Amino acid sequence: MSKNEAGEVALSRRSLLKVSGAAVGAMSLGGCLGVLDDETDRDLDRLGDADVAYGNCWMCHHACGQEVAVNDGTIVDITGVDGHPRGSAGPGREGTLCPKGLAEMEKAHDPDRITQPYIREDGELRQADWDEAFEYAATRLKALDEQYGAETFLNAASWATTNLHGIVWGNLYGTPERIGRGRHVCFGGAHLSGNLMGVGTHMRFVDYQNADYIIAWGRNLFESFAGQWEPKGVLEALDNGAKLVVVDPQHTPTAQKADEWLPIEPRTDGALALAMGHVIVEENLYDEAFVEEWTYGFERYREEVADKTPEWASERTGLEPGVIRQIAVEFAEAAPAAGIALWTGVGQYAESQKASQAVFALNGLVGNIDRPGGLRFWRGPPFSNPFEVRDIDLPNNAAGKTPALRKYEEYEKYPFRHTTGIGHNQIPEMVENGHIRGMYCHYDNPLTDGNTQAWLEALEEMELIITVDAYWNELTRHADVVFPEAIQLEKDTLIDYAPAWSAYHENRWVSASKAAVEPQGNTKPGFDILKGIAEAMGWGEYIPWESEAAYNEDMLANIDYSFEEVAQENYVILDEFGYEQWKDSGFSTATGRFQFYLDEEGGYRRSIEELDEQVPDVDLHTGPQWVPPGTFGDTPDGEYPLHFYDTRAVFFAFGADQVLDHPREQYARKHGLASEEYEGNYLVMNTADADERGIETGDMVTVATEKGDGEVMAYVSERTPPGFVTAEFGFGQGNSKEDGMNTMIVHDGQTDPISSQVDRHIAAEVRKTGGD
Ligand SMILES: Nc1nc2c(c(=O)[nH]1)N[C@H]1C(S)=C(S)[C@@H](COP(=O)(O)OP(=O)(O)OC[C@H]3O[C@@H](n4cnc5c(=O)[nH]c(N)nc54)[C@H](O)[C@@H]3O)O[C@H]1N2
Ligand SMILES: Nc1nc2c(c(=O)[nH]1)N[C@H]1C(S)=C(S)[C@@H](COP(=O)(O)OP(=O)(O)OC[C@H]3O[C@@H](n4cnc5c(=O)[nH]c(N)nc54)[C@H](O)[C@@H]3O)O[C@H]1N2
Ligand code: SF4
Ligand SMILES: [Mo]
Repeated sequence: MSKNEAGEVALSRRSLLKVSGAAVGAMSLGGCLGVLDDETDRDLDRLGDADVAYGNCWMCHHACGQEVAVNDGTIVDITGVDGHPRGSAGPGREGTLCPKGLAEMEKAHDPDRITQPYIREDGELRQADWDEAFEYAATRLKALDEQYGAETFLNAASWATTNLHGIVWGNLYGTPERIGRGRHVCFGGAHLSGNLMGVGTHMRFVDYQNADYIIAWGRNLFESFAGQWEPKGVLEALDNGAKLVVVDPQHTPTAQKADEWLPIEPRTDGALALAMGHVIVEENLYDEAFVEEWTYGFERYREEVADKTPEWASERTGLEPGVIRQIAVEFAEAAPAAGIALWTGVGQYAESQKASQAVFALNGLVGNIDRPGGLRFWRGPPFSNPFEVRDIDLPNNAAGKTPALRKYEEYEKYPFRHTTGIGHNQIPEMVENGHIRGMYCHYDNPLTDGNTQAWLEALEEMELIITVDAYWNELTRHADVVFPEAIQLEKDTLIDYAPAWSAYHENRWVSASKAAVEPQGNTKPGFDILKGIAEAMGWGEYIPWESEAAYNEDMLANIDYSFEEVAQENYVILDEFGYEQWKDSGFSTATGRFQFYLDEEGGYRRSIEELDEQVPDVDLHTGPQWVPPGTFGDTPDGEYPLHFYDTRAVFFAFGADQVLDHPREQYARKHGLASEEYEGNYLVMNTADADERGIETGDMVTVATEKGDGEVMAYVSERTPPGFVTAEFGFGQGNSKEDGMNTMIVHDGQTDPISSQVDRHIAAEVRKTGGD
């Protein structure tokens, strides 16, 4: 059955679950539901006649394999899949699900889900049938295009399980306005630095199993992990004697597991990294051969760090000089089997592009890149383009259209228009200027992501909002068309997003699942929704696949397995890929080398120059450089002396599951607040700050900033040191529960001016609600 004669992807099939005749028979009997027979190593007696199906958990979108017991169309049990690349520690190891993953069972049958399409008529949302909703959307889309041009419509799809939205809105409708997640709301500063310096976005995950030294740098990976393979890999490394260092202002669960916790002052990571570089250079602990052969700009880097002693950094970071020196030496000596995991902690503040650049430089210095135990360059499977497989002559109607931020001079004040070309916080202004008039949101709620008050006004202004969502919230209530989407367990899905980090650090892999249960109510998979919109627009010829499964099949044209086969096994391990891949391909930078310094990198250079002009007292050359906190964004002081930022808890994925009872109950119990009649998030505050303000755990408090205020319940703890407060994001307008504070309601559009990342560090004051 090999489709790939060259055998490029060859292929060991996992042996755990046999594809037996019986299973295949059950498959066809199960029809579109893909329910396998009960061929599993688990004792499912207590589940009666339950059938077993697979899923790929989409609660936090990291696809841990799910084994789902289904009885009479109802999910009665859910657990992990052994050996799954994302949900286990590797071959033959137990597969599990985290609390969110377990809650997908609740989500499947949650009565609060939206189960009908809705359209707006005479100002009110009313139920519609699918054809009516598709026709209505098409009529409105055509009118918007005729009146203002398709380029005024924003594609804001985030966690769609299909990639069809890019085709429908970009290629067919013809809008160049696209806002994804990574570059604006997730880790924009670090995303940009990584790409410019040559490590791409690989810097988030270390080759854990082989590591002797792991620095979780602004990463709380025992709470927020990209699939459970990640914390499991770290635990395995620790068992093998590796050392874990955590650089985080908060005493997180990850810090609790660490050998060394560095409670750094927020936003001073650049100083720590430069001082570590200073020590490594001074003590000749860097990888001279790698630096010589594979890097660019080392001399300038050396000059930059020459005076950045641990003592210098100590004054800025609040860390002991001796500790800084020690970590630098240990890291360099353990290299290349030493890795830094970095994601949002050094990706979400106004100076984060420069700070992350300084951290990434350490990787180039010690030469840990794509070497065992260092930063791994993960590789995804060789998916095909289904449009090419079917010889479809797809137009590109967005070609040649310039995004508004680059086109109009109103936006010259935003240097990042050269780098990312769009920014989450700036969209309300673009709406006000008439450059954006409508939006498609798919598994995305911009109201939780930053600049919320302005976004709320923008929603009122927009002329057409189309959402593909599962719940009622401030976003969906503002929509003109609400398409109710089936959840992951109700659709046929192929996990197709790369890079493919996983517990199989030497293999590519592919994972897929067929729907375990029927879509609830009158919901549909996102693929069918986008196809329906396209057909109503008259573009049916471009999307000829009768189902998502057929489309997925074409994506696998270059792989030796059919969609059915992969789904039957849930995951398949593919061929191996080696280390030091840069030896063959070079680094993807202008010089083909890892770049400490950037000379002529187009948009980046122009952003820096514009910024230097706008802010004459900063000189942002293009190497790693110390940019003190408050250079851009807020400085806690005077009326607003506290540093406020938001965090994640293991029970919640973004703003997507705060509606569900189990995660919320577990979260309240963990804080000892389960008996309170309150369903929101908590403001974590140090005892010293709380005492000073007469605040106790369980009190309702007001968080005030220059922008406004929000109300939330206090939780007094030593987890946050004095001087700053945190709260979990995704509550409030993010979901249908009334309690809780949308942390971004007090946000005023602070942005990293180089990358456009939303800056989440806000100067605030907290007082007991009703007090003075
Ligand atoms: N304040 C703050 N905001 C942040 C962050 C932060 O740290 N602080 N982190 C940012 C990061 S790193 C990221 S990656 C982004 C992600 O953030 P977003 O891309 O905005 O994603 P979510 O918050 O998960 O989107 C929630 C929406 O998905 C809907 N939804 C829930 N389940 C389903 C479903 O099964 N199908 C569909 N179609 N819709 C569903 C919810 O009702 C809601 O409208 O968040 C960013 N936003
Ligand atoms: N449970 C859960 N898991 C998730 C998600 C979720 O919403 N919930 N989201 C997923 C997504 S999209 C992402 S991007 C990842 C994010 O994964 P991580 O980046 O690991 O995210 P967090 O757990 O928020 O950890 C960020 C840490 O940075 C610290 N920090 C804040 N400011 C600073 C600073 O100035 N310097 C330093 N050094 N540290 C700082 C915070 O205290 C926090 O502990 O998580 C993924 N996993
Ligand atoms: S980490 Fe948890 S929520 Fe995320 S995919 Fe895995 S089981 Fe699901
Ligand atoms: Mo993210």
